[in-house]
Amino acid sequence: MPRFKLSLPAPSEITTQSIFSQRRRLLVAGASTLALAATPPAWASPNPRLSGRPSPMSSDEKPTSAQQVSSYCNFYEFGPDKDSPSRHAHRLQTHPWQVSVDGEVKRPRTFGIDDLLKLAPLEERIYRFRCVEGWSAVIPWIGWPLASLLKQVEPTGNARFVEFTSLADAEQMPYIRLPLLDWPYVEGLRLDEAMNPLTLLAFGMYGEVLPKQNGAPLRLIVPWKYGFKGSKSIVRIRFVEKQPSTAWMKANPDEYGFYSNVNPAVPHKRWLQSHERRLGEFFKRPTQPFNGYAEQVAHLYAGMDLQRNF
Ligand SMILES: Nc1nc2c(c(=O)[nH]1)N[C@H]1C(S)=C(S)[C@@H](COP(=O)(O)O)O[C@H]1N2
Ligand SMILES: [Mo]
Repeated sequence: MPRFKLSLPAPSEITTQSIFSQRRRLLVAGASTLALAATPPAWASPNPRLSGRPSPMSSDEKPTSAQQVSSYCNFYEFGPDKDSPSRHAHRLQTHPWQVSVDGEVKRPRTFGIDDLLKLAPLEERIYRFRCVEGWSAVIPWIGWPLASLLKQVEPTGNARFVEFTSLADAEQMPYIRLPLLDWPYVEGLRLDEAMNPLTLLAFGMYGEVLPKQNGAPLRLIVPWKYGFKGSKSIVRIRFVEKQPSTAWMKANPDEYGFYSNVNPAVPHKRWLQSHERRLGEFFKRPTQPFNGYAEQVAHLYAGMDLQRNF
C-alpha cells in the first residue's frame, strides 16, 4: 500500500519551462546513421536514428517541438518535477534490455530489445497526446502496433487484460528509494484495447531512438487515453484474467480510474478536463472526446457508463 496519497499536480502549477542542456548533449556528438529494423540502432550513441514508414493513421497536426517533448516529462522513477527526468534519466542503461511476455499465453517468451524491434515493420505515427494534468502535444512516435506482439504469443482464452510493468531499479532510478508510487510502475489495458490498431509499442520519436526521459528503450502509447497509461521503460508484458491494479489507482483511486479515457465531460476530482494547453502554446483549446479518436475507439465502450468508469 502507498504510504500517502499521491496526486499529479493541478494544472495551475504547470509552467512551460525549457531545459536545453540535455537536448544539446544529444545533438553535439556525431550522428549515427543506423536506421530501420534490419540493423539494430546504436543504442549507446548520442542520437541514434530510427525511422519508420509514414502511417496513414497519423494526425495531420503540426508536431510539438522535440525539445519541448524531451524536456517537459513525467517519469517519477527519476523524480517528481517536469525537468527531473531530463536531468536524471541519463543514468538508465537501455541496452542490453529484455522484455518478458508471459501470463495467460500459449507461447511465453523473453525478447531482447533488438529482436523485439524487428518483430514488425516500424511505422511513424503522429499522435495527439493528452496528459491528465491538462497539457497536450502532437508527437511523431516510431513503433509498431502492440497487436503484432500479442498475435505472436497467442493469448489463451483466459486472457482478458494486459499488464505492463516498468523497470524499478534503485541503482539507475534514484527516486525508486522514495515511496512516490507503489513501485514498480504498473499499468493495464483490457485485451480489446491492447489489440486496437491505434495502440502502439514505441521505440522512437522524432526520427530517433526514444530519449531516456521519454521511456527508452520502449514504451506504450494509447492515444485516446490520458498520458499516464503510456508506461515507460517496460520490462514485462503479462496477460491476466483479472483487471490489473495500476500504480495510479493504488496511489489515488478517487482521482485515477482504470480506463482513463480522455473525456472532456468528466472532470478530474480537482480540475476540469474540458480544455488543454499544447506545449509551446499560450491559449487553451477544447479537449475532444477520446482525444479525437472517438471514431476508432468509442465502440469499445458501448453501453458503459463513462462517468463511473473513468
Ligand atoms: N514508468 C513510468 N511511466 C510513465 C510515467 C512514470 O512516472 N513512470 N508517467 C506517465 C505520465 S503521468 C505521463 S503524462 C507520460 C508522460 O510521457 P512523456 O514524459 O514522454 O511526455 O508518461 C507516463 N508513463
Ligand atoms: Mo500524466
